[in-house]
Amino acid sequence: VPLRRSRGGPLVTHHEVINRALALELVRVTEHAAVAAARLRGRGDEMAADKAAVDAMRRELNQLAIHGTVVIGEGERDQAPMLFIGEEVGDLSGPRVDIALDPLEGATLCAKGQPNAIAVIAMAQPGSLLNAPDCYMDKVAIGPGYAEGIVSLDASPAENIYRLAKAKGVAIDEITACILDRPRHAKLIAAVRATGAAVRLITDGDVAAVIDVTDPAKTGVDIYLGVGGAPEGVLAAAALKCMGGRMQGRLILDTPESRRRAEAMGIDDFSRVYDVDDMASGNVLFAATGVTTGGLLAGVRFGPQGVTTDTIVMRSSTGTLRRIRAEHGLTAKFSAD
Ligand code: VTB
Ligand code: MG
Ligand code: MG
Repeated sequence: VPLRRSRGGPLVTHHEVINRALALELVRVTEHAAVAAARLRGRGDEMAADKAAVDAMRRELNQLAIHGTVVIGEGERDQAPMLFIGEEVGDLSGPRVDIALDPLEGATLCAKGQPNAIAVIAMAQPGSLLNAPDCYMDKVAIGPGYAEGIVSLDASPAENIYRLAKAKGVAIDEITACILDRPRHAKLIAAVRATGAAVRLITDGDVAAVIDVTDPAKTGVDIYLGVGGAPEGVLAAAALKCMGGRMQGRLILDTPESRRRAEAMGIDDFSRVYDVDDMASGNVLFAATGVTTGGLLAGVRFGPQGVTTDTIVMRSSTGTLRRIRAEHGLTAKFSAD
C-alpha cells in the first residue's frame, strides 16, 4: 500500500486518504435521502416516502468514485427495483467496498411525522459487513465502557439487566430498556418490568434505538432488547463499531424458506450469535441524517433560506464522530434532474 507522509505528520496510507474523503462523501448521500423523504413527511404514505429516499440515495451513491456492492439493502433482486442486495453502485472507478443501507429507516415514522426516522448507510472493505437476509434478528446492545460478556443473548433478559445495573453501579430500577412495541415482545416486556427496570416502548426505528444506548445520560436508554430487522441489526452494529458498545445478534431462521435464503447468502450456522465484529469489521464508515427529529438527530427543516440537515458521520479506524449541520442554500440540487 503506498504511503503518503504529510509534512512532519504521521504516515498515512493511501487507503486511509480515500477512507477519510469517502466519509464526508457519505454525508451527502444520507442528506439527499433524508431531504427527499422529509418532503413526504407526515403524508401518511410510507411507500412514497421510502421510494423518494431510495431514488435520492441511489442517485448520490452513483456519483461516488467507488465500486460498491450493496450487501444490506432494500431486498433481493426480484423484490426491490433499486438498491437491492447484490446491486453494484458508484461510478465503478474507485475502490471496491461493501455497503449496508436503509434510505429511510422508520418509513412509518416518517409517514406519520413521528420521531427518529433516519437515512442511514455504512461502508467497509469487501467481506466485512455481515451478508444477512431480510429476516428478523434477536438483539441486545449496551453502550461503551463495559467488559465483554456483561450482556449476552444466551442470558435471560433479567440476567442482562442485573449484570448491567451492577456494572454501571446503579440500582436495577434506575435502568431503562428500549424495546419495540410488538405483540411478540409481551413476555420480554413483562420479564424486564419484573426486574424493576423501566421499559421504553418504541413503534419503529431500532437503528436509532441501538445508537441511543451509546449515550444513556442524554437519551435515557441503557440497553436495547428484542427482535427487529436483521438489516437494521447490521447497520446498528456498524454504528457501534465506530462508537464503541457491545451488541449481540442472532438471526431468526425459523422457517425452511428463511433457512434456504440464509444458506444462499453463505450462512451455514443458523443459531450463531454475532458480536459487533462479526457483523461489522475492518474500517467501517457510517453516516445517518435525521428525517424527523429524534433523540440522536434533528430532522430536516425547510425554511425561506433553504434546507437544514443534521448528520452524524463516523469512522471506526479513528473513532471520530462528526456532527454536521448543513445549511443548503441551493435547494434545486435536491430535485431529481
Ligand atoms: C424494526 C424497526 C424498523 O422494522 O427493525 C422493524 O426498527 C422490525 O419489523 O424501523 P416489524 O415491523 O415486522 O416488527 C422497522 O419497523 C422498519 O424497517
Ligand atoms: Mg428501507
Ligand atoms: Mg428499515
